[in-house]
Amino acid sequence: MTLDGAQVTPREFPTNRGGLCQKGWTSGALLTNPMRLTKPLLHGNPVSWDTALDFVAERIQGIQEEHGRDGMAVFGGGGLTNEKAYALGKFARVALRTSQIDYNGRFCMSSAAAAGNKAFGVDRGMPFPVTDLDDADVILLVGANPAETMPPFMQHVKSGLIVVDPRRTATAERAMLHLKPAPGTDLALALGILHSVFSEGYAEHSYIEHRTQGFADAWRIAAKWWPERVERVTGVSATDQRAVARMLAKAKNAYILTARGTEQHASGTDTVSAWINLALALGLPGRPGSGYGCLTGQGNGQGGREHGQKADQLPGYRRIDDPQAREYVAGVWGVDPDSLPGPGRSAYELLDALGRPDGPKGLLVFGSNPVVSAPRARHVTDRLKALDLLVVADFVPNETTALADVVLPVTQWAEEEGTLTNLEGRVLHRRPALLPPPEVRSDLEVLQELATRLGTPAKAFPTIPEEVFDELARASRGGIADYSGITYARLRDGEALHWPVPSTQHPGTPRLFTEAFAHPDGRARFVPVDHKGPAEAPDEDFPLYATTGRVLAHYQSGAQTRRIDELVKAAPESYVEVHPDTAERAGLTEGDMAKVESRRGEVQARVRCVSSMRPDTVFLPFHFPGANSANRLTNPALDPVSRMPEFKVCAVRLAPWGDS
Ligand SMILES: Nc1nc2c(c(=O)[nH]1)N[C@H]1C(S)=C(S)[C@@H](COP(=O)(O)OP(=O)(O)OC[C@H]3O[C@@H](n4cnc5c(=O)[nH]c(N)nc54)[C@H](O)[C@@H]3O)O[C@H]1N2
Ligand SMILES: Nc1nc2c(c(=O)[nH]1)N[C@H]1C(S)=C(S)[C@@H](COP(=O)(O)OP(=O)(O)OC[C@H]3O[C@@H](n4cnc5c(=O)[nH]c(N)nc54)[C@H](O)[C@@H]3O)O[C@H]1N2
Ligand SMILES: [Mo]
Repeated sequence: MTLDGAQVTPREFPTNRGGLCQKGWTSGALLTNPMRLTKPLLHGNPVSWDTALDFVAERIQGIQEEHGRDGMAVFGGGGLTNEKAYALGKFARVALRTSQIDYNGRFCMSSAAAAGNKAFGVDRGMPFPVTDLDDADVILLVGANPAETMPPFMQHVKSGLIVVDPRRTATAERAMLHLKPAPGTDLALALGILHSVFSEGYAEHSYIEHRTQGFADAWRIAAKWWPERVERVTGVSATDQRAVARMLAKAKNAYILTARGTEQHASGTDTVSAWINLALALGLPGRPGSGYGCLTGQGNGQGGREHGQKADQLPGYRRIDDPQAREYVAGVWGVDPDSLPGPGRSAYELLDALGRPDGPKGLLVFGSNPVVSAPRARHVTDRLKALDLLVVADFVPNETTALADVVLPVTQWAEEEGTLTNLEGRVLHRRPALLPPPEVRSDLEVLQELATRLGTPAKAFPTIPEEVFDELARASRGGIADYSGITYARLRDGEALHWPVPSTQHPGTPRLFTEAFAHPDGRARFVPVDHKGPAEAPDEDFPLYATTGRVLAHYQSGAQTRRIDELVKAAPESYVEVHPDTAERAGLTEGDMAKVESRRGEVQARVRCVSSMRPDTVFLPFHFPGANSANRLTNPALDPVSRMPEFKVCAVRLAPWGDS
């Protein structure tokens, strides 16, 4: 993207072909938005930077003296540049020396990351350039609605689209086949399709033998899931399951792609594993023109999880409990490896622990709005209120800054230099296009100012993005996500660099797995997984499934898009999509105000009757705050591996608003 004043115009780029979605076109409007934060706020009052930063540093010291290092916590975001994500992770481990850091990416792609690591030994969302999809005969999209969430991506989907989604989405409208499983039953569906592939003789036996391990154990489970049994659990007909098996098997080039609909479940990691198992049985991963991939989320969804803002991680996608990784990174940072904290709590567990006797008493937030976006949102709000110190760095006010003791106004994307790593593992360099408002500082400057006040030398926290990147590249050397051969100079020259890039002569790695997978023996792993179903199934009291997700006009917690008139007009208020018969049974009709209730709370939402909805399922967008916040309903049941919450299924009931 380039900026011309506040007019945003798309740049030619292979992944978007000069296209830009509605949010991109209107993002210029935000740059001049009068809501922009321009002065530090202390308890709601404008103060100087020194006053704000001195206050924060003193409170941090007080809290850590009384409660220990882990008395302070940090919450980051997948929208931060690579440089900021790296600096934030280092700040937590070196300046605060706390183990308590995690980020909103835990809510986003962590189940696919965990499943990718298990199967392939490495997690890069798409191990191939997205333009490879252009030549596919069949693309199976599971739990993804890119027609609304990534419109430019749809240009790569030419024909042969199969969609798995409980709702008939804008994406499903473009599919040749749409399967509509009940929310939370995908794993059974993947087993049914795998069963068909094997029993109809479509499995790629030579690939399974030479390139993989563990098929027999995975098959032992899939053998029990014949399509008719799967039909009873999912509602997808056996005929459709067999049709998908056949279409995938007969295609010359086929891809299986997953997104949040697959992942945001208490068994999200296993569910992604089940779809990867299917891809492996068909011999897709690592075969040119075919493969498995995960669609990315936030602006820096991929890079955000590589540089150490995750509780269990050090830069270069290293594990924080790996002694060699600790020693190497401590060397780059010039600290004693023993001084580095161990792994901390995952995002929801961290939010849930705030203000408790054994939990953190202070929190710094950079790049997230958990009051709206975290599961069981009312409870999370209570935990945030129980803190002794809440500090939020942002460029617009939101529901979380509203609770903060201190709000720090920072620069935003168009005003600063930095890098992002896109869904294909390609590192992109962004130039600043606008001057920031005079009193605003960058996140990197804020971290340096706080670090020096806490007694860490300023040079440990450079404020020039290129210097941070050079250090990040060194810290990543030899890690899985190896950036050590990437420099700003190469990126400015327009080189297309996909990690790993282990030396400055290395051309990057656009396609992984063509020769070998990243496990020591070079083979991919089938992971034996079985269907469990959602953590909270509908029952007599709460008879419906609720699922949540996104709409075209709004972005995330809405902190940015709810302030843009054009987008507010396109989607002014929260709503609930419901089958007309289900609405009628609840005494509701199109346009009525409904009360949607779960065991955790209630939400007010306008009824939209949609005849293609499953009668047992309602859908709510999660972009709205307060009484309209879908996350007042959601269940924080966590996936045991990725610790991702079950945003995509909970049990609810429906009634007219105002009924008791
Ligand atoms: N307009 C817009 N675009 C965005 C964003 C935004 O907020 N607004 N956010 C960005 C981010 S951070 C992300 S992570 C991506 C997310 O992009 P997507 O994953 O495409 O978006 P979602 O709407 O969360 O979920 C996708 C679909 O999953 C379906 N689903 C629900 N439950 C199930 C289930 O059990 N099984 C299956 N198979 N499907 C299910 C929902 O009906 C929904 O249509 O979008 C990015 N792009
Ligand atoms: N029910 C339900 N809940 C969900 C989901 C769902 O599908 N259903 N999806 C989940 C997913 S996938 C995601 S990614 C999360 C997202 O939800 P959040 O983590 O709340 O993300 P955003 O709404 O993007 O909030 C980001 C905030 O950071 C600020 N910000 C952006 N860039 C920067 C920066 O560079 N520096 C600083 N300091 N601030 C910045 C923005 O202005 C904004 O206020 O929501 C999750 N919650
Ligand atoms: Mo996301």
